[in-house]
Amino acid sequence: MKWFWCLFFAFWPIVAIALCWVSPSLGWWFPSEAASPLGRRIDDLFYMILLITSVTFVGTQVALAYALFRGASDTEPEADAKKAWYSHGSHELEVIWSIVPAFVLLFIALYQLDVWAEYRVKDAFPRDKMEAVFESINQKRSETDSLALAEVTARQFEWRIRYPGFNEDGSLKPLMADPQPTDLYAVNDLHLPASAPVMINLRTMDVQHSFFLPDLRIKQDAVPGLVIPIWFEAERQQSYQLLCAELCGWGHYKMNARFVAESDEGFIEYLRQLEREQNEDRVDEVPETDAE
Ligand SMILES: [Cu+2]
Repeated sequence: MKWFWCLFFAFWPIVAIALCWVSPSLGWWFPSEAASPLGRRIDDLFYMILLITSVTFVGTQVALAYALFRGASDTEPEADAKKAWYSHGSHELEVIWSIVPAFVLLFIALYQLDVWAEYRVKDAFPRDKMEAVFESINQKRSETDSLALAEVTARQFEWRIRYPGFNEDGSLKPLMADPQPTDLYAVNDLHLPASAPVMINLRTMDVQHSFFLPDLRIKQDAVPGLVIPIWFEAERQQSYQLLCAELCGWGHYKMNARFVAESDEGFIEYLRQLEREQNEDRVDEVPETDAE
């Protein structure tokens, strides 16, 4: 039996390594290829952590197989029967396997600081690139105006999106913290310029939701009472999935929306389209009713 158990515990790490090896090429690992530069760096962090845990897993499995083999050998009928002994453990070993993981975790914490800062710390946001977008879409703003191009408000069970409206001279207004009469609205359909960092303000009207763009590796909780800025950069002009990643109630599945990354002109055209729809006067289309 000793060989069976040794091979049994040696078999699983081999299966795990084989699966890890083929998973990326079969698309089993990530939802899709990362569609943003920051997304690729987050993927690299995932792979780095996967490598560390894989090495640890294989190491512990090999140690387990060895211990089983040794223990089984000692109980073989032909071997000199050894008396069972009680171990109080090894102080040195315990110190080693506490300090090594502590250093590994410290290394991971320091190694990911840059990505975390760029992603989450407001002062590290790529402000210059965002300002180039404001110029390109002709948005008139002052230094103190929000960098956000839209406000996304989650509620049970949809995403409500508020964009700034246009000035008389055709330029785009900045997004104000409070709703303005000229603001433009959409539901479950977020449009923003592609190929440059863009920022939104995230909030929620009721419970906690989570703004999730799987292709861009963006996930941020929407917390009641907070306005949370998030930025992302879609490399290609296409439609991406926008999901809620927090089980927020019975209709959680309905918060399946889309994020369309498009050209600067396409974005402005989309806002103009919203403006036309919002200002359309359909009074004359109301069918005449028979007066009594
Ligand atoms: Cu939700």
